[in-house]
Parts: sequence; structure tokens; C-alpha cells
Amino acid sequence: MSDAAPRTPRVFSGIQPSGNLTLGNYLGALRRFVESQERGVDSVYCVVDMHAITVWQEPEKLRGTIRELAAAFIASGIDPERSILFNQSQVSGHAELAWIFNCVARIGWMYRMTQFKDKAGKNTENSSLGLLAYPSLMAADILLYHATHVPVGEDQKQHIELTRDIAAKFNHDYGVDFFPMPEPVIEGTATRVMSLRDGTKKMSKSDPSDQSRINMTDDADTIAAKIRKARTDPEPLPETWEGLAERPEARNLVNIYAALSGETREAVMAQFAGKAFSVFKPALAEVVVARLAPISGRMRDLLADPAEIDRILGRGAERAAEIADPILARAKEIVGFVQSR
Ligand code: ATP
Ligand code: LTN
Repeated sequence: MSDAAPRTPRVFSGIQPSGNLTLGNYLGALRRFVESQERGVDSVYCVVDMHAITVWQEPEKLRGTIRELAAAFIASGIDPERSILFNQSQVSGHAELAWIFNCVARIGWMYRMTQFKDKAGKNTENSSLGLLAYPSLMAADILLYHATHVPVGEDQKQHIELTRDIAAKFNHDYGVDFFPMPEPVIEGTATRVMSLRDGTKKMSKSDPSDQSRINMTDDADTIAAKIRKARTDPEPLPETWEGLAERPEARNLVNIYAALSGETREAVMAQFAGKAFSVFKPALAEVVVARLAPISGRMRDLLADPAEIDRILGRGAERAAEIADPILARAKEIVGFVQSR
């Protein structure tokens, strides 16, 4: 492992196993992971179970959500042979490198993170130390593989910027050019899918209202009902995308339609110009169901055999460790640790 960081492209991304995978996770993350796999880029995808426990998780439930997320990756099109798919806690290098980064990063950097402020709420003193240090672990996830590209939704941009700051400070402090500067990849029509109840809030798996989101495992009737009840305004759809500037809920629905149908927003606007939501919503429900139904069906099949999912994750972890081990060993050497076994 030489100090000049290899700049061969490698994609890394992670999703937390915290239940209720949403259409936002699918469009903003999973679908794009599959695209990068299809382009033939070396890709590493991780079920970040260690991130999940920054807030309390019931152990038995956590085991289930880890397997469910692994099934969602595979059902969405991630091929565990072509890509590497594993759960974070099976590769101990994540925790080890995160500790080194905890000593490189500054506390003040962590307090500035929007996600920390949102999740800790008013009670920052009483949130877990892990919740505050979370971005150090995320930086370790990415840099442990010398990843160069990180596909994420809009909300994660700040964490990738912090990852770059940590990489730069490590390289500077130790006088090396070891860690690459990873680039966030935030592109496509649906980098921020909004809540069905409030077009100014992101669709979130942790929103208390189930009506605010479409879960990847919702059945066709539930999806149709949620879309029918989704908040909108009384106006019909205008002719252009710009005409939706002040209508966040309507924009969101059109955006979802465009992302799923593969059409441009303009083409969708042209198709539905002047139409009421009573016409648009059933059409939208149809494209959502057409995409999600086969995925949730395949998820159910996969989950019928949890031992096979565990085998896939175990094999993925072995392959991940093959990449991670020499990078971690070199990082420890740079820091000045003695390794004699
Ligand atoms: P929470 O909603 O509880 O904050 P989350 O869904 O943001 O959790 P993860 O499940 O770890 O957290 O996110 C996985 C990926 O899905 C990330 O890349 C994230 O940016 C993306 N993502 C999550 N929600 C959306 C959304 N509404 N629109 C687009 N992308 C999203
Ligand atoms: N913080 C991310 C999940 C995450 C991640 C990562 C994403 C953890 N480690 C590494 C990309 C790369 C979230 O909350 N969505």
C-alpha cells in the first residue's frame, strides 16, 4: 500500500437498516447504485448497522431489518457477485479507522452537522456520543476502500464534504497523500423525494406518519390510497415545470412520475397539462406500483431464506475485508502504531 492514493474509480455507499425503506431510498439511492453497477464500476455497498445503533434499536428487530435491507439491495438489482454487498459490523476496519478519524476530526465539525441537529433535537446532551461522532464513522466507511465516488441523496452532501475535510486533515497532519478526496454523486430527477404530507420535508423512513411515505413493501392498494390522499392544491397541472415553482407538493408528485417513467419533467408536464389531480394521481399510482411490486415480491422470496442472505453478507464481508485490510494496515503504520502480529 503506497502513500500515493490509487485514484482508480471505486463507488461506495451505505444505507442504514432502520426499517421502512421508502420510495425516497429507492429513487435517491438503490436505483442509482444499480446504475453504477451496470456501468461496470467497482462498487461496494454496505448495510450500515453500526450507524443504525446511534439511536436505540431493539436487537431482534435490528437483525430483521439488516436482512430486509440486504434483500432490498438484491431485489432492486444489486448482484452480490458483481458488486460487494455486506453489513458494516462484519468488517472491523470500519470501527478501527473511525477511531483514528475521531482523533483527526474536531468536535466543532460534528456539532455543525444538520443531521445531528435534526436527530438530537433539543436534547443534545442526552443523545448518544455515537450520534455526534457518526460522520467520522461515515468517513471511515468511504475511505477504508479508497472510494472515489459516493452516490447519495441530497441530504448526505454535508457528510461527504466532512469526509473530504477529514481525508485532507489526515493527509496534511501526517504529511502523506494517502486518502483520496471522494466526490458526492448527487444526480438524477429524484435526489430529494419529499413527504406526501408536506412538500417541504424530505420523505423519511423515520417520519412518525406512515401516510407521509411510500414504503418499498407497501402493497398496490396501500400505495394507491396514500397517493390519493397525498396533499396537493386545488389547481390543475400547469403546462410547464416552471409553473410548479410555488407548488412543492405538486412538484414532488410530478418529479416522482418523471423519475419512475424515465421521461423528462417537461414531457410529463406536456402529457398532463390542464389535467386535475384526480386524473394524475391514479396514473402516478400505476407507475409506482409497476416499479415497486416486482421488487417487493422478490424481497419476500429472498426473506423466506434468511440463511442464504446471511451467507451472501458473510461472503461480501470477506471480499470487502480483502480491500480494507491493507488500507487499514497502512493507515495504522502512518499513525505510528506498532504491528507485530
Ligand atoms: P431517515 O429518513 O430516517 O433520516 P434516511 O432514509 O435518510 O433515514 P438512509 O436510509 O441511511 O437514511 O439513507 C439511505 C440513502 O437514501 C441516502 O443516500 C439518502 O440520501 C437517500 N435518501 C433517503 N431519503 C431520501 C429521499 N427522500 N429522497 C432521496 N434520497 C433519499
Ligand atoms: N449517513 C448515511 C448512511 C451512510 C453512508 C455511508 C452513505 C453511512 N455510511 C457511507 C454513503 C457512504 C445516511 O444517513 N443516509
